[in-house]
Amino acid sequence: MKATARAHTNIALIKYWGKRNESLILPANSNLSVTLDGFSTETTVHFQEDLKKDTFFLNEQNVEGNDLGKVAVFLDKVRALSGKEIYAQVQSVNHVPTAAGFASSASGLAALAAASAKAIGLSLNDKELSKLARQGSGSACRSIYGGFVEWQMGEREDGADSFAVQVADKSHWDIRIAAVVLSKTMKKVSSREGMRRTVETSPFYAGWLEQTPKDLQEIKQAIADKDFEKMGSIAEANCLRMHATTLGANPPFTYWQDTTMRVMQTVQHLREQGIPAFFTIDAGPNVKVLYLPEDEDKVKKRLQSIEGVEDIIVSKPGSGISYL
Ligand code: 2P0
Repeated sequence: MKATARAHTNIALIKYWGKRNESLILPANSNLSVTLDGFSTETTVHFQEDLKKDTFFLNEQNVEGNDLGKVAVFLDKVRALSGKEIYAQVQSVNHVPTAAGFASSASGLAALAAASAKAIGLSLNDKELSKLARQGSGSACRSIYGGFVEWQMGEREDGADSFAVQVADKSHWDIRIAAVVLSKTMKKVSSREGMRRTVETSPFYAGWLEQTPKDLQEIKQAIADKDFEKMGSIAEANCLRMHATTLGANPPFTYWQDTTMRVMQTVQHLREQGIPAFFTIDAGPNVKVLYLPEDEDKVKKRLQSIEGVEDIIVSKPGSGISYL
């Protein structure tokens, strides 16, 4: 009753921002991401009859408290699905090039879902695995697949039609995604709390819900056509709209810092000089920059020269779940 799985994290080009059901983790809008080959989590789950509770080791450190609680609550769902009342030892290793706040719930929960389902003897197809991972963390449902991935929000109250599907394989399009790591990051509003506050209080949220389905439809066409300028400009605009909703919340908040703005302006300057580069930002201050392989040297050089930037980690579109 032991299995090991690897999952890569992903970056949303059309953001998941807001839930229609908090406990089942059902999103208020469909969304789309690209899986990144530069960041992954490898997780081994070993169910054992003699254990009295679940245990969790992250990067070889024993984890207790809240983070162990999240793992145990997720394993409860896996136990309920399998009908087996048995505890597990969970060992995870995050392969993140620097320790700069890039550990991701997407790769973590996707790897945990895949390894635990296999170890307990459930044979789930990708769609079922995506639904299971979703219940650990929304963005994890997209990391089941490689390449470009859409999380279809679904309509049903029980979440049975809310899962991710692959839009295009990683070999479809050779693009680059640079994760720009900032040297100083402040304590942030968690994405869970940030989306909840925005849904409940921001008058701009209605505009977000109105525009995002159009962005999604257009970006899928741009990906199919490999139209980089179109894909990048939709992703950048969608990111700005998501962040605009937080400024309308009560109390208002933003994930941006001064260096975040400097990176955004540098990307816009690169475009003015004829280099197609676009940014996107999640629920934190770090920026991801999309560009084409032939512009790698110029883009990296400019990003590295920005005050407050510590590191640049470049990814290509990555793979979905694999078992080791
Ligand atoms: C995304 N984010 O689409 C969006 C954009 C952050 C900003 O998914 O509450 O950790 O576990 O479902 O998946 C981060 O939120 O949230 C996220 P939960 P999750 O990638």
